[in-house]
Amino acid sequence: MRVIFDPRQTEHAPERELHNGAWAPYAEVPARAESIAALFDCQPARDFGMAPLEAVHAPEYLQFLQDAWTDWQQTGRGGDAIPYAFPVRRRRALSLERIDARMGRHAFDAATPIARDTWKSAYWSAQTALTALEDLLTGTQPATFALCRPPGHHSGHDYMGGYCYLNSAAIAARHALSSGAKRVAVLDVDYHHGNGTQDIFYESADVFFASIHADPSTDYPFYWGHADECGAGEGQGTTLNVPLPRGTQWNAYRDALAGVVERLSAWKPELVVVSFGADTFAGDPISEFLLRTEDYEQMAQLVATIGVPILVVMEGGYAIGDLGANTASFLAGIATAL
Ligand code: SP5
Ligand code: ZN
Repeated sequence: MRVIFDPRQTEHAPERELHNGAWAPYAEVPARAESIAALFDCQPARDFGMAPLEAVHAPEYLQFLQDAWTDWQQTGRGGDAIPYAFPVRRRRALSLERIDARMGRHAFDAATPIARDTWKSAYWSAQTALTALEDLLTGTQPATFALCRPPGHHSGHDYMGGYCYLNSAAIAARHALSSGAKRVAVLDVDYHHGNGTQDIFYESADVFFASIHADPSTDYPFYWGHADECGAGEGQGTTLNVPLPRGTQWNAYRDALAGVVERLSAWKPELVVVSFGADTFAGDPISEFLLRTEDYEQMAQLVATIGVPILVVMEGGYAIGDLGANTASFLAGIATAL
């Protein structure tokens, strides 16, 4: 399978994050992507420019991501820019000047710092997804893998969070639509709910967002991903959430996935974008599902029964010693089934 990986994605390297009320080493490290890239013959990203990013994200948010680290440094503080004050819902729209205020305006957590090269890596992460999409649309390949980093699925129209800045899967899905596709499915199998992707397409009838994830009553991101979130307006019925309890093993996961695959197949997408997170792995340090390396191959085979081209986009997964094997297992399942 063709693998796209751009080395500029590894330059983003925040020092630390707030975790359980204290500083912890940042979990979303460059070595994650490098450990996967080492297993494949990777091609670099091509540059599709800003337009596909602007089709998903607000202009002021894209500008904010480019300026934030420099603005933060100019206030005399060293280290990464980290939001700490947030405008609660129903606060009126304000023209925000101070970088501290803009940080909170465009974030939903305090665990997603902006470091010196965050914009560069996020930009090339989005371009990686666009390049893999292009190879899928023009090539003879039934599936491609975008080895994206930083991940994207927690990032919405105008906000960052959950180690995510630009929503590469959403950018690729919308670019597929503007390239002529009529119906695109996004299937999110990361441990965490893909709240950013859900928000972006919540009222869209041409993108079906389906997610299997840890129950938000116990797990991050808490405020999204409940089973009764089904879309709104024209998008009513094209969002599907299947929350599962902590401790879920492959048998129960497979049953949930079979139901989701059935719904997606009935909707008849032309293309499936898989937001693939390997943080459902039993050994993941920040997650509580119990999948094994060999389960990812079966997971992929089930997904491939939808029978349309598949763009796999990398999201989370923090057990670095097993991340390459888990990802390779998933890609092997896609390759053998198509
Ligand atoms: C893309 C993705 O998987 N994002 C997950 C974000 C989860 N953030 C909340 C959990 C924070 C755990 N921090 C652990 C730090 C250990 N060094
Ligand atoms: Zn995750």
